Amino acid sequence: MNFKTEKMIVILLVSTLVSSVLAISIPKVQAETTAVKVMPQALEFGPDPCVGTEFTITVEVQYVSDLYGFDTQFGWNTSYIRYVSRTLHTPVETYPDGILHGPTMTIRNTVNEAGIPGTMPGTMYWAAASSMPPASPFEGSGIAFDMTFTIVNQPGYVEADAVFDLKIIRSQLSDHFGWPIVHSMRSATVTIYALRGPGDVNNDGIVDIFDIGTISAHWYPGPPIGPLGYSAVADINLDGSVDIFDIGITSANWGNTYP
Ligand SMILES: [Ca+2]
Ligand SMILES: [Ca+2]
Repeated sequence: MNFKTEKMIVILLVSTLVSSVLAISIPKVQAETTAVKVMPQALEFGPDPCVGTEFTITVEVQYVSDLYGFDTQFGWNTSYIRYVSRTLHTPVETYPDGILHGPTMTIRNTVNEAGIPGTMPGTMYWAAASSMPPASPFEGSGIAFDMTFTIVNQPGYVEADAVFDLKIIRSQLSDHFGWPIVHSMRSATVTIYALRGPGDVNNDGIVDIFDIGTISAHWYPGPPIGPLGYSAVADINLDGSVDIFDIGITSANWGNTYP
């Protein structure tokens, strides 16, 4: 073995070692995990008057394999929002954005904002459906159901913003053997900002230097951009920017107090 060959072998060995170390240290691209998820994950309303506003969410089953049935218990905060309507998106032959292949059987499709017997506390909607033989198992992602709500209450001046969940209280997915499919549950958060008196962005009942401070903290877009980023409450004229025009509204209302 001459020197050149030895050198080649060393290089080969080293490169093999390096690539095997890299293979170990480079994390594999993690497979997307199966989830039952409320979409969108965050909803914001106000601080402009928003009572009477309707909105629709979907509950989706994501990255699932061999799905043959689902059972979901869902709840919300009736102090602020009320149920309007819902649609089960089964089977996919009828709802291309839905889940489960037909034929399907709807087992539960019950709404009662006062509670539903046989469910976990807080459940106001119980949805369950299953494919029936000879249906194929469902693969991938799709919508289990959509639901529309109307806003019935908004916190007043100087009250705290309302924050609550559109909550998946219990969720079961099953495969075509009837075995459970492991998955995560992802509820959504709803924020209903309290009414603000004009210029009173921090909602303490008076328009003063602290409101200017809140606007500059949320300054967007800059430059410079404020440390806290965009906020709908700092964007008084709701034009998508937090800027000198919002400062102008605060300055025009300087010293005003709100109950
Ligand atoms: Ca204020
Ligand atoms: Ca603005």
